[in-house]
Amino acid sequence: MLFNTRQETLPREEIETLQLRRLQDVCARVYANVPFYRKKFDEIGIQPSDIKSLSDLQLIPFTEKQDLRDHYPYGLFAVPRENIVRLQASSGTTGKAVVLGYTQRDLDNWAEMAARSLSAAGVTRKDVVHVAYGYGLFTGGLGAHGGAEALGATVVPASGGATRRQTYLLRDFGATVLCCTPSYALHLWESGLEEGIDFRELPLRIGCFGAEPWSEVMRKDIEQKMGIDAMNIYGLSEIMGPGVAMECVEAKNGLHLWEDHFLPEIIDPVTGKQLPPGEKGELVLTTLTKEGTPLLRYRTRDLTSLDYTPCSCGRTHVRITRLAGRTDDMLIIRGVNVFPQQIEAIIIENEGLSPNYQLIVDRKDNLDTLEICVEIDGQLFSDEIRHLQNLENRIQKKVKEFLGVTTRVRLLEPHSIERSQGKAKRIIDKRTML
Ligand code: DLL
Repeated sequence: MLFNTRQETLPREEIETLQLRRLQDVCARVYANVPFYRKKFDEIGIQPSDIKSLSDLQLIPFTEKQDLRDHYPYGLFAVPRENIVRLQASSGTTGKAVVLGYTQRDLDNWAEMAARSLSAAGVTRKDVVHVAYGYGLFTGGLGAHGGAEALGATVVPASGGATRRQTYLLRDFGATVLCCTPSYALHLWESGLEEGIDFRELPLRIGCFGAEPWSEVMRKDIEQKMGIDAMNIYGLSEIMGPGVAMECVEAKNGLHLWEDHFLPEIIDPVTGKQLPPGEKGELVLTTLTKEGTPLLRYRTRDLTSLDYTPCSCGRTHVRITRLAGRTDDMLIIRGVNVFPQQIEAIIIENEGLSPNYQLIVDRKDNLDTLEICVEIDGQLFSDEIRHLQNLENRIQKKVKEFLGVTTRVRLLEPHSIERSQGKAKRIIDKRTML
């Protein structure tokens, strides 16, 4: 279902005309109001008026997360602080937090885009939307909440945590939509079963899952376990929380990125050169309408590609393909590039293994080692040791065959890996802890 039919089906030519007008506007705004950007423009000798076409975007230097850190907390705001009605911040697990300011118009736009996104997943005003993303400085909770309210649905602002209680709320309030990370969805499902609540028997019908990478195999697994459509939602604190891009339930094949508000590019993460549509690289986003903290050519570190082919749902906005991980998530094991989701896909395909896993990277005698720790389900746990060893060998062989890396596989008892209430911690890299 379309939420904003006119905007979501704009012909390509009109999208591009709108994008250029808005790009020129945002360049003029940041040049006038953000010393960091004025300096950048002046240094390379360009003026906002030099941006005459969308391809002129390439004249502008990138913005990086470090730039936001360097200007902590308000240095990149483009409006006076009193015009900011909300602050959100990134978790800061990998360094200083990054603070973003929203004007009222920014919040209205965000709610509209989050509503478009939920709508694309099949959510309507008749739904009961249980939001189990964390509320607070993290954008997940308030972002999904704003979208569900704008849509007119009934919102349950559960936030993260108190997992067992949440399973009762899901049942008692008759939730039809669940918004949380895919790993937390599985944790909720598991806790539900322990409480005698089977999600397949609830009216639950749609999941809007994001905030962390997950594989297509994981989607199938969740859909089968919970009896729902598991839909992929993308966003990031620096640009806007959930609702930057969303899959449509009609095609379930790529996430529509709302191009009237964001201008996407894919670049080669090493050379910084733009790549043509279809090629995989790092997603770079320019905010076209944001007032509080507009960002030009922000390097997301997320790996994906752009698909401009028409979609069966009728939306004309470009699709980004399922996020293949972050450039900084990529493990290099003895020179081989490995993404956690590639290993996840191999694990989940084995019956008796749970989707709870962790990758432990270390260095022994100057050589990288990778250990895959994965929980087995209760039934398999009582099986013979020989059977378990065979399973370990099978996974080891598959990973070697498909990814070319030698690993050690360790099967663990059910529940031995700590559950996260937000983003799952998949990698423990002991090399960086030395
Ligand atoms: O995770 C915003 C969000 C909340 C998105 C709820 C979706 C749902 P951050 O904490 O700043 O913001 O983390 C952003 O998470 O750059 C990606 O690497 C990753 N990410 C977000 N959505 C997806 C997704 C929120 N659907 C970072 N698939 C991003 C893969 C995702 N990775």
